[in-house]
Amino acid sequence: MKQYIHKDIESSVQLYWQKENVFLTEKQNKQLPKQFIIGMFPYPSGDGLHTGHARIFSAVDFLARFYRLMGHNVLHTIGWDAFGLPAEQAALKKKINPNELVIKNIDNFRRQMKMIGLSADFSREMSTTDPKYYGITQWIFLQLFKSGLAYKKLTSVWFCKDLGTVLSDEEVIQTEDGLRSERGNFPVEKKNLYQWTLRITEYADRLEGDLKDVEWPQGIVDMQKNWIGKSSGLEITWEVYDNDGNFLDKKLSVFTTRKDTLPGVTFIAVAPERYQEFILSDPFKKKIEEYVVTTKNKSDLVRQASKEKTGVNSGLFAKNPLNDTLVPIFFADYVLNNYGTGVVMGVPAHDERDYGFAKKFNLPIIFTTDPKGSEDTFYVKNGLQINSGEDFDGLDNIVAGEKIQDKLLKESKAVIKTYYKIRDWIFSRQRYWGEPFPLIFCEQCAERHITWWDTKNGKEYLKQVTKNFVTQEIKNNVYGWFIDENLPIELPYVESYEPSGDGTSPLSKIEGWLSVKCPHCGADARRESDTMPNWAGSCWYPLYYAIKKSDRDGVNFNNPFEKDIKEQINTWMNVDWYLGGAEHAVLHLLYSRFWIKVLYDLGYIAHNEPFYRLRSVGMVLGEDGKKMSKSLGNVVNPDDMVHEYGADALRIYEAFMAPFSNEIAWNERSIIGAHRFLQRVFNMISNNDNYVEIADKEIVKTISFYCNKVLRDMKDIKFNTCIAFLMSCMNEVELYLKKGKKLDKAIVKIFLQTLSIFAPFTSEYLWMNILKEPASIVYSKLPEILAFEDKPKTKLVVQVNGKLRCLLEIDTKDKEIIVEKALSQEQIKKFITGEIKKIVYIEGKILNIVV
Ligand code: ANZ
Ligand code: ZN
Repeated sequence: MKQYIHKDIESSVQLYWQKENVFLTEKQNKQLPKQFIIGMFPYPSGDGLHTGHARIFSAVDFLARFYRLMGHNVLHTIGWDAFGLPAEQAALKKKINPNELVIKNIDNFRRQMKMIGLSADFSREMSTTDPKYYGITQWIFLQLFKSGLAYKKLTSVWFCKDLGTVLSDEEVIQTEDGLRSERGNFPVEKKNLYQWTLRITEYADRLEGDLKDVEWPQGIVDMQKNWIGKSSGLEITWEVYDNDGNFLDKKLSVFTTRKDTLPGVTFIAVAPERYQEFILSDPFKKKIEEYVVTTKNKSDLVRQASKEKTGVNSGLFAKNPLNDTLVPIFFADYVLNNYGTGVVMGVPAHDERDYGFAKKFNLPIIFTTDPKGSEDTFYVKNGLQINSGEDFDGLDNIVAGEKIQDKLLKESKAVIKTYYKIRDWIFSRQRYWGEPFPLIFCEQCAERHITWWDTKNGKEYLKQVTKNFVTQEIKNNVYGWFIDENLPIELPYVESYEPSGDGTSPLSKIEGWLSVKCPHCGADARRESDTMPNWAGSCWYPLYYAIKKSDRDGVNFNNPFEKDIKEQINTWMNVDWYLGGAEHAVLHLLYSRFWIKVLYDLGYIAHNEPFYRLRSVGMVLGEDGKKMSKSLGNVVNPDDMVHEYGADALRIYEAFMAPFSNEIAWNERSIIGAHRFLQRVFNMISNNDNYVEIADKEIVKTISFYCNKVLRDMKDIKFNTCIAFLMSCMNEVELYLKKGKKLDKAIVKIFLQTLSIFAPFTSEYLWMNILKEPASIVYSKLPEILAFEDKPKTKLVVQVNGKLRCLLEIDTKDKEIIVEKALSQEQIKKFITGEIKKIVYIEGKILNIVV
């Protein structure tokens, strides 16, 4: 009997895989159904792979190996998100140029990923910092620019002195010490700077609506929806009057989602920034000017959240279009200037913030929904309409709202409106370590109001495309800007790349790189010296994964997504399984969806969503239950674990520790357990005394039973129960052998195939050396009995008000289809006695209809 020496086994199998180039994507049969399985590509930090990475990437690998066994054509590869602040800061600290540091770190990450047995196709490995890659990132930016989705604008932005750069809203977080940069935890302030900005707001509606087409955790879908913040309501026109009741020939548009409360408005509140629009008299004028100054340095978040409401009276009045009452107009900073119309109709009876404001300024409180006794504070629930005149009183408040709306629409005093909270994406960074913009600015052309669309290529472009967002306003913002088509525009190598701190990028000091001739008039011009944010490179990398190495080398930078390449992308996209951290719920996932939609609209790709199925990983904590950190000394290094127990044991443990999305503390005892389990498997299978030609039916049945269970749970990524089944299986086989009975090679084959998902080294070794199989276990075929249908029919429990009313056979995951089918069932129909209040669906298990 041989001994289980994990080091020898793993290194010999590693050599074999390498020599045979086993994981080359092109080795697979193209006719098989595709599975595109990836994890969110990591930033290659100097610390190397951490246990969280190991958890994500081993999970990706379990799925990849599983789908290969199930007869799928799998794309599983890896890349490096290596541009951006983290890399640059690490480089500054270490005093190594980021160009060199990143290469070093990537080498280490690659070594570790191979070490843990990832079956990734390393021939397709990529880095966002490779000019061959970022040349295409630049090209995609140019598509956005050309179609009018990028513009340069003086905007009030977050500026971080310590990082020397602006940050997007998303990169600024609320902490106990106030607003800070997410990266580095430095203070931030508002500053007015010219910034490239991407018009993601043009896509807000689709970014919200298309969430129905992806299979993501509900929590992440909700976070995206909140971020996009779709809000449908009514924009109502109010006339402005002075103290003596004279109409001032000024109207205010007011956005509300509660039109039913219009009769209860007791004041109008305007964002202080808008004071210049009004003709104000003293003493109001002076007070307001002072107030505006104090507002300036407050963030929108603080303005909205602060309990203590502030504001100043304007001395003016507005007339309620429904009942002609005049109410005072205030300036108040809880009204945001960049949301809705920047004006709020104050309904203290039904809105918390309006209530706080009314209390402070002693304004009347008029209920329009019957608060059923709780009159002393605001009331936010629905109910019966009151205090609204005989046309509306007594109605359900929602119905009253509709009637009020109809009346105002008819009298042309309102329009229906939808607003979004999402803002355009500020896309410039004043840093060295990022993709340069392929743009040139010419002062002379700017003066003559000429832009790229006035050039021959620009005019041609506008003729060809059917959809563009090029408006006069966009043009005004990009006068003098032209495209440098000679992609990639390489980032110049420099010795010193420290941020300048004055709001300009380090590239603005590199004369040789900066000075160019205007592509239009030939005058002296200069390149854009800002760089792109690190979100840019991660927006489209799955498309690059889909392109064969040989085709990447010969890419045409004038049209990278042509012919063959387009076909490869369309074959593999979209990503079937995307695993990663929930911290990317908004930023990366939203930006990427936006870019993919733009490329889709321009006809370059066939999919308009990048990631079909998303799953988030739970955090791995230190053994003490605290977040792993160097300062706590509780960091577990995968290198040490593999050295001590082997990669297979690490992988088994990562699978077994907890359900994939649960947070879990590291536990070294369990990895020892995993190692012992593998030792037992090894001893059993490598012992020649355990075999006969044909084994008892009994054991064939047992092993098939457990393996089948494993394969079924894989699709729900229940890795922990998979391992439990493999362990139960082992126990039963050992009991069976104790009775003096034997195994045969055919059934051991099935066991090893199933085990190879999690412990590929041990399985491959036994496969070759004991079973003497001629080819790798990776592409071995599972027998028919185990390979089940892709869409198993399941029985769904359908309830009405929590009571079981019928069992429904379903073969889809589409909630809408399922609900429709359920509602059409006679057994269900008869219990739907009133309006459906809520539908709760637990995927594949229960559908509960609440009436
Ligand atoms: C009257 C009212 C009565 C409102 C009521 C709410 C409740 P969402 O759903 O988030 O879109 N609002 C409108 N513009 C605003 C601005 N620029 N700054 C701050 N608040 C603003 O919120 C829409 C509601 O937020 C609007 O409906 C408006 O207040 C307020 F019982 O109008 B509401
Ligand atoms: Zn010019």
